[in-house]
Amino acid sequence: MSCPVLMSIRFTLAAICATPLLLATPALAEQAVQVQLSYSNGAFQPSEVRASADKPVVFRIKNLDGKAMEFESTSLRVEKVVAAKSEGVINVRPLKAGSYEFYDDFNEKARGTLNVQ
Ligand SMILES: [Cu+2]
Repeated sequence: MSCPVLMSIRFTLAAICATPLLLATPALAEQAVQVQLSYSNGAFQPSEVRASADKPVVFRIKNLDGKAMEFESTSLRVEKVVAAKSEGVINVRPLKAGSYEFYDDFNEKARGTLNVQ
């Protein structure tokens, strides 16, 4: 779902809304599961990651490539552009056990799976 104008409005609002909320809820931030990924040569590394069920998940995606990518997942309900040579941080709600697929919306050959147990 690439709609640049709507997306930039949404991300601006999300950034404005999320900042004070994060600062105000340190307990929630502490119990979040951190998931680190990198993206290079058009692929996720690693392409399979894990998280615990019923805890918020924070994805940290380092885009090492020279062009932007868009981290997207229908089942996780997220979509975020990560600029070239930068890191994107994406907060995800607590998840039930299962596997959740994600991909780069600018290069759908780049796919990965989050396994929640
Ligand atoms: Cu999209």
